[in-house]
Amino acid sequence: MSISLTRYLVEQQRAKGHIPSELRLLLEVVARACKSISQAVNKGALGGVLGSAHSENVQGEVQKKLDIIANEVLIEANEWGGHLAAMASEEMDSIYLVPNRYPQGEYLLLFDPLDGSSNIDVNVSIGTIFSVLRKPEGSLGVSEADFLQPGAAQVAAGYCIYGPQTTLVLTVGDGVAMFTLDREQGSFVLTQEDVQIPADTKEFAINMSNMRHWDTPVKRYIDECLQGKEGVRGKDFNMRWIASMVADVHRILTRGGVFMYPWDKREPNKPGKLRLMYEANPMGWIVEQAGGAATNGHGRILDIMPQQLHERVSVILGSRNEVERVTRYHQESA
Ligand code: AHM
Ligand code: MG
Repeated sequence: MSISLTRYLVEQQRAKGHIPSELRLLLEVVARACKSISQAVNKGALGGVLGSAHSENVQGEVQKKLDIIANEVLIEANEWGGHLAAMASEEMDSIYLVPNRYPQGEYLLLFDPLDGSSNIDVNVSIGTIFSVLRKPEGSLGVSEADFLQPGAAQVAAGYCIYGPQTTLVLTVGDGVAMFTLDREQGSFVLTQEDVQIPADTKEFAINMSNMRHWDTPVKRYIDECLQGKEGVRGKDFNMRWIASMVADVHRILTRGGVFMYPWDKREPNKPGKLRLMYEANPMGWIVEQAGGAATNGHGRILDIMPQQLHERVSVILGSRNEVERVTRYHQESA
């Protein structure tokens, strides 16, 4: 018998009591929005959704049409339900308050509406990443400061990958579950529970074209992987780089691996390329919930106290023993 996302959430709520009904509604609404983003992605050129929107986001990156469509779908789906106080997105400069005409809820939703934008037009897997926080108690109204909570404060996190299958991956702090979209039924069906990342791996993911800009500990780690059987690691490594964090993380959840987008010398003042609050935090928590680890080379990503909504961070995540090794190399060189 197949278990739908709705049933899974209801059962989690009943058995464990850690999904309040407002949060359940929120997660169902996000899943519904992902279904509709999945449809737009699938139509591609037929839907006229490919190509550039000829605009830039707050980080100075060119927006694709689908970045903007996905952002709008998520806002329209979530603003009226009464479960949210505000939203924040990679594609919006500042926070989006739930309009006055709708009731206000207790949750804050953050998202990267379409991660892996450079892969949209070339028909390679992309995805939506989301993170849910609770509005701090006692704060009247909502401000950007309310969002500045460490990843450890998340109450739910997930992503939806639009690939050969559309798969929703979710954690509410009790392990990681995967749901595959059944297009005939129009619903997400539970296809894997208690996802576990193997602690060891022979596969790494990093954009090797940045090698000359890396810091010593990252160079040391990758050099040792490349030495293979003949080197200190005594085994051959394989490499993958999809340039969609969702797709790289999804592979790691499926068969292990280590993913890195470290700080590099191209833009020394930026801590990294990826964004802390709607990329690294949700992915970091999912990976930890699956038995893996996520650090910025110095400490746990989920413990970082954000200073800004669109803050960037260096990311090392995946199989626990490898992440600990890279982190140790950073500590030794410091
Ligand atoms: P995006 O949110 O604008 O799509 O950027 C984030 C993406 C990640 O999904 C991916 O890991 C990385 O950027 C790829 O970067 P690069 O093109 O430098 O390899
Ligand atoms: Mg992104």
